[in-house]
Amino acid sequence: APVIRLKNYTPPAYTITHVDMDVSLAAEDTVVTTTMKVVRQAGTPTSAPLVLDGDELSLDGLWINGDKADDANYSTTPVELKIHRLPETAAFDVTIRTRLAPVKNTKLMGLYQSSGVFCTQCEAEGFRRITYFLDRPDVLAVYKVRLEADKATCPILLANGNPGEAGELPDGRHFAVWHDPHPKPSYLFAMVGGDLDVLSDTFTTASGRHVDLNIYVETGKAAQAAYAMDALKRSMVWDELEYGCEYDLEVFNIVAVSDFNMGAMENKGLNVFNDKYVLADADLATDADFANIEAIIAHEYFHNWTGNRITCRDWFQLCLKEGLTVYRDQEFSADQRSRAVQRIQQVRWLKSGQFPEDAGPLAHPVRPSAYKEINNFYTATVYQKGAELVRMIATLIGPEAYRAGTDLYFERHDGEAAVVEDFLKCFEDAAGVDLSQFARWYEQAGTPNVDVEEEWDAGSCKYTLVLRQHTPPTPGQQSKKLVPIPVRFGLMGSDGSDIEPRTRSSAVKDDVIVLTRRETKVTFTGLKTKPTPSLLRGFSAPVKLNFAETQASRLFRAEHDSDLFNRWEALDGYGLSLLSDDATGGSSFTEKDREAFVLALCKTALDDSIEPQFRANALSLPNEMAVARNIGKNVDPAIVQQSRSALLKSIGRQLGKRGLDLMTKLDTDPNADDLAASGERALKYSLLPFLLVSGVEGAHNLAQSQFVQAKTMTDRMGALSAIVHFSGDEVMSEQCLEAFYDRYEDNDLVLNTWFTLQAMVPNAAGLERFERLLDHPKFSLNNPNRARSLLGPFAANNPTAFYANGAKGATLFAQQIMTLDDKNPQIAARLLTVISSYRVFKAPISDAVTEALRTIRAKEPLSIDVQEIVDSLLS
Ligand code: B3K
Ligand code: ZN
Repeated sequence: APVIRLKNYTPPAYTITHVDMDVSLAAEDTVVTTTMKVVRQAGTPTSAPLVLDGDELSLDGLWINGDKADDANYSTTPVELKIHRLPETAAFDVTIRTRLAPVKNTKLMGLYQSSGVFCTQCEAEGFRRITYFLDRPDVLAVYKVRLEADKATCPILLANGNPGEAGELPDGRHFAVWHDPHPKPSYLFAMVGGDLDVLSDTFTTASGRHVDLNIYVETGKAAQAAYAMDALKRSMVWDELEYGCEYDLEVFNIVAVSDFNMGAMENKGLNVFNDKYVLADADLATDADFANIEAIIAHEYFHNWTGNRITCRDWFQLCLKEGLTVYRDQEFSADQRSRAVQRIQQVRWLKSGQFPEDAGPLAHPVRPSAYKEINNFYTATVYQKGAELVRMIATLIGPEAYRAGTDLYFERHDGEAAVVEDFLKCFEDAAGVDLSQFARWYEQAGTPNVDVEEEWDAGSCKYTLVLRQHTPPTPGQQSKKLVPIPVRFGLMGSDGSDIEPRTRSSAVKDDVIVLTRRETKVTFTGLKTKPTPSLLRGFSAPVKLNFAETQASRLFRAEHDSDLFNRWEALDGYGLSLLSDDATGGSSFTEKDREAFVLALCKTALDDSIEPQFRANALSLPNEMAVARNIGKNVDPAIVQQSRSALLKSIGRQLGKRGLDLMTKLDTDPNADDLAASGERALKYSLLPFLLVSGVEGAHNLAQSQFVQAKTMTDRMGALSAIVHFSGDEVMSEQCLEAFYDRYEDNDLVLNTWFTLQAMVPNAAGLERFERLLDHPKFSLNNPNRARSLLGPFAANNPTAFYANGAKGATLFAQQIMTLDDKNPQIAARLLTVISSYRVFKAPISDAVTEALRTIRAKEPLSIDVQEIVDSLLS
């Protein structure tokens, strides 16, 4: 497959300004007739052919300006339609008729059926599976779509934009016309036809525009869309206030479908969602599910401006819409919930998903420079690290200049397909700064390291911090340039409070040290005693901080840091070092250090003056994969697991009865608001594993009664997962798993969590269970959520099971990937990326994975999607 390179970008020779589609929906034989107004671009000779993209299409007719084209006039290959002789006028019409079989479309790209509902997914290159087209994001057209279908099976017919004419047709068919006035790239095209229920509401924008809001869901489930609707309205208000962005159509429609390759899709005026991110009520969804729904509803809505009104010139610019929109949804969630807790969770995700990517064979810059299959680049790096880059811009220039910059961006580039440089220029102009060094963050892969040393000169009362940056090499990028790194910091006095820092260093602006050189030295004066530095507060840059801080100083920060994020980070970092030291037989920690950590953690857990959700986060120790990656090489997963369980036990024993008492007091106030109650539940179920694993008296019974009397899914799942993973009581575990299954066997979304929970059972028993579940009648590779629910966590986060029995799990996993490759290569490739850290494990294990990867590589045919990932993983 050819490699596509950013440096080879050329503007299109022709563009398409108007699209008029007529779609007659049928499962086996959908007919799509598309008339496009094609405009020859300046400089294109009239002899230049028009080359349209296509993928698995069957061409049924071609007309130029209404005249049937004769065969000699065009040619097709599996990937294109080339029209040779064209009218000499600057603009002309091309009409194309294609025939599709949505029911056979297992790739879930283009037009397909999900539980009988017709729906589309076009980003990145799915529109070319519907009609031949200039399927690239820099071709923006106004669309009119007429849909027709059988009225009994497809009473709902939707497309982008505003509704137009609709009516009855002979033979029980009907039609509906949709018109989208905003020029858009083809990847934002969408249409839906099916029998769906709807939850409706309205919204009035800041300037008084009335908008109809509709969420379409599987019949009988409209009530389950209430939370999503609420989140949508809050998102609309927030975007007006924080970014001055108003909605711009008469209707905003969301459709939830059960077969979907990712989370959701921001099609103009017609978002299509994975139903996992729409449907919820307290009996069916956990508090974490609610939070995800809120974030994803917001994310897709925010794309209306950052992505749709201003789109990307080419797919290399993906972070332009994704990084920015993730940053926006993160800030939204931080405003709706606890900012500190949100930040902790974002950083957890960044460190567990993006840092490993940046440190392994799949490392790539936030703006990649080459790809084979663009769908492989919807990554944690483009999304999460991309969001961190926008956050750093905001940190470097301050909130007012940041807002002025985004205002300028909307003003300058509305209606355009932009590039990263356009975006940066807006902040340069609005803030009067030079971001040329900053631009390197977009080009350079790898997580920068910041090594810190401190010097205290008691005689002159001077305290100096020396910070050095270096970025390790990544595949294809050996030498790295310096990047600007904003390090938010504080100096803590001996009583724990912040000292006003006094320095003449030009690298310091307010509470941020900006590292632009290899080494930055900052001297502080006017101090009576040596301060304790709190560095990288709020995780102000996506870097790895290396500071040989004493354990005592870590615990001091864990208790006193005014930055709540850093209090969490101090504990988390302590836990990670301790576990890594334990698992490698190291000697950096004494028995006393260990006890001190256990005490500090318990103190935090039991401290009623701290918000419960924070305490819950403090209690969730780094998982086995985090420890394995931190160790970095020759890891034996069994030893990591033993160290971790030993620590869990010590903490549980220390919590003891106090932990149990606390549990029984949490979430008992019937008048508490949802957020407060969910925080208490989070704490409650983060305590339970410790109490069970250390055999605290009464914990076993409490777990069982919590499961049986559960009021919410959070209770039920929290109890079930603790029982299965930590009670050691197999009889009770099986009974509870069965009871859960009996209750939810017909609810696919809930059943996924049942698979996921069991995919995390460790060791050889977990491997056996995994094998059994692969054969379970409810397991299927056809539904992406179901496939992910079992394969994802097993391969990503259950190393003792995955690598048990000579890494048999890796072989089984590889077989599943190969089967999936024939159905849905995008999902196969995506799932394969989760094992990208396999090389940290000791040789027999990593060799077995290499073998499994070679088997996949040898499969024929092999999709480009999977091939590209396997090649990187093997390189
Ligand atoms: N833009 C879509 C992702 C499309 C993925 C295509 N493989 C969802 C989102 O980021 O909002
Ligand atoms: Zn997005």
